[in-house]
Amino acid sequence: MKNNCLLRLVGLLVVVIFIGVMLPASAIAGPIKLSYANFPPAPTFPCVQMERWKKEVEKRTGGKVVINTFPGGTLLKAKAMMDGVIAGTADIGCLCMAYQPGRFMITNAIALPLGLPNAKVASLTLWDLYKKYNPKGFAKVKVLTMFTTAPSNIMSKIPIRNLKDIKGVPLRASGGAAQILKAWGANRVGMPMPETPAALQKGVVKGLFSSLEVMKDFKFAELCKFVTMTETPVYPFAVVMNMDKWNSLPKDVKKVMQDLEVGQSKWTGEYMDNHVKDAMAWSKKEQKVEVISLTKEQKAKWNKLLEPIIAKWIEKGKAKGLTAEAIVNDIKAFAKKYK
Ligand code: DTR
Repeated sequence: MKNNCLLRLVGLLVVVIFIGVMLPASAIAGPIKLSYANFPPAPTFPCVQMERWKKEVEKRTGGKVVINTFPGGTLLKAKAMMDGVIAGTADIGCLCMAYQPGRFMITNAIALPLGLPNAKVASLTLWDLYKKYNPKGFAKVKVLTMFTTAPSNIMSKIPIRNLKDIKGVPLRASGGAAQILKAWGANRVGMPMPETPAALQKGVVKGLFSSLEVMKDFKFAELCKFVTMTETPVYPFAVVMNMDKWNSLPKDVKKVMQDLEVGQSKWTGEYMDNHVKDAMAWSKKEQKVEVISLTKEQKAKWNKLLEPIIAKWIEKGKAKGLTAEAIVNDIKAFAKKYK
């Protein structure tokens, strides 16, 4: 009886050791869990692209990786995103470069008024720019993808039909767009996007300057009944991963993520461009929003006012030791390739 019991125990031990040796460590430890932080609410485009990336990674790794997403600033807020990922508060984070001006000077050059036509072209151009210059601002993280918004336009409670109308009007914008609004004579008020609905409601600002999908996603069309088409600039975004976390990932998982870099950029650009169309169709039909187009002559005048911004950026870049002219020329050349 005693011997029988012992035999069984030894048998069980052998089976346990066998399973331990034969099964990969990951199968015993369970899937690799990664947290992904985002700052705006779930229905907005940075979060839509996040969910698409999560789904693709989970599918392509066959469930080896599970991604927990945190939209709406629940894990990290807009301005804390980069440092939060570096510190490991989140494994992955999505950031809008304009919210930390100066920190990402090279990639932020995409937000100069260079006439980039849409989010798809601008997103692919931004990725090329990042790959070519490998800017120091991203040295402490692994960059998983980059993309941009569609070009910005003015959404306002009052009609802005000319440069007289915009004079002194408080409009919300961030990053490089501030200089653009200033050049046109508006009174720029800076804040990240999630703070804008309250500012509009309270009347702190009379409108905002951004890509038009927010008319629907933030329901700004309910307050802003006018859109003035300026079609510049785009805003750059990056999705970054904590470097230690990246280094800890198995090779096959890294490959899945690397294979997604450009595809995610293109997917997001296309989603953004299509979503702007949807949002504006809804704004016009359901919210009776008036779209104001500038005449050719007006457009030339408005654009002329922006020329010093590029010259100033080049000067500043050179002073910082950057090949600033080459960066601007590269943006134009990359964009041409994708147009
Ligand atoms: N245009 C930038 C970035 C931006 C555009 N759409 C969204 C939606 C949600 C968050 C940020 C953005 C801006 O004005 O902040």
